Amino acid sequence: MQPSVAERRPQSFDRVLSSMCTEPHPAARRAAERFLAANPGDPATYETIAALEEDTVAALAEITGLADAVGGEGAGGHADGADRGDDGPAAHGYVTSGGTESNIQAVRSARERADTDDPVVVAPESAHFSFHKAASVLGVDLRTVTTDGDGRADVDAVAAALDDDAALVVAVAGSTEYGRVDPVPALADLAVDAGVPLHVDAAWGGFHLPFSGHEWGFEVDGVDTVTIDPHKVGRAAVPAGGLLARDPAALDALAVDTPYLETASQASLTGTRSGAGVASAAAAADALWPDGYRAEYERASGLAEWVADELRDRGLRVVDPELPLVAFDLPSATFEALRERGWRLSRTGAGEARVVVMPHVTRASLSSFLDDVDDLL
Ligand code: 0PR
Repeated sequence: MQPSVAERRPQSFDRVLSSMCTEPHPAARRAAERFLAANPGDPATYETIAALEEDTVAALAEITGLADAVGGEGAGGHADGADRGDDGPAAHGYVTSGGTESNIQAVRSARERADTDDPVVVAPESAHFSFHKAASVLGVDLRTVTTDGDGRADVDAVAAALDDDAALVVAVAGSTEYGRVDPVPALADLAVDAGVPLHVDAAWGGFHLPFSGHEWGFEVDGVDTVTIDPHKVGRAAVPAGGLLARDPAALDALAVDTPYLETASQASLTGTRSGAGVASAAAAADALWPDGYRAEYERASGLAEWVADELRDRGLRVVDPELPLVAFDLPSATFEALRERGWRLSRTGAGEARVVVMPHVTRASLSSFLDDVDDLL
């Protein structure tokens, strides 16, 4: 007989090295449970969760540099805010279901605002596969261009790919495979010259980047929209993504009328949304921004450097980590044997093993992983 649902336990994170999900912060877990039935998609009915969404967007606006960039205007808002018609704050973002929705919406907004019948999105080949979904759903052409040999967008290749149909340039700030950060200022210059918005996908990297010294967010002129996911490094519950926009017009472009709701319009892609995700994102940001996220950046970066050195000491080729994600060569048989022993590892397109140093990944778990590597090599 199958065990009942109540008898099943979620998988432990002890041996999970490949995921971008992690153990939620305790305050996020508690907040999620309290708002399981609240719908941020109907803010006039569920006012408390709507207020928590404004808090979350305000926190994400600080983290991405939007609050500084728009000054005293205030960056709070939620998905219906595009056309509230009251004195509420202009909407600069909302809590999505994750990076995929945020990226789809960024592409959709650019398409709506573009002055061409055949919109093209120019993205480095390192861009997450959600952009392929976006292109397919939205009927736009995705033009991917080569990276520079170290996994970052090649600025000249992006420049060469821009033409009159270009509707959006994508930069990745923390790539899924290697944790690489594209040269956002140079890409923004190109985009501004071409009169095209720049979208930065910091779904994974966004909670590390404020502390890493990169220029990546709204402090860079020309950055129009940013994806940043609380349910990854932000330690919120799943699902909680973030889409931020410099100009409320980017969200206006997404708004549809909602005749039978007490709010006039909705800019989110989904209708009913997760109150648990929103509440947990607010609670996590409240508990961790900025000091807790800074401490996690330092802890995870230190561990990534350490494990990279340990792997090199074993004669393995390691891709130098930029953010806390380590890719390295591992014989296929060893990879399979580690998975057999319960290690959850994944591979890059080029075949390297990847370890994502998420909050649940500790020195102890990595030491035990290295013991198994030694045993098998
Ligand atoms: N943008 C970037 C840079 C990403 O890395 C990801 C997800 C997304 C967008 C899409 O985000 P959502 O999955 O929230 O829609 N990157 C991980 C990946 O595809 C997602 C993931 C998470 C995979 C947890 C496995 C896992 O256990 O590898």
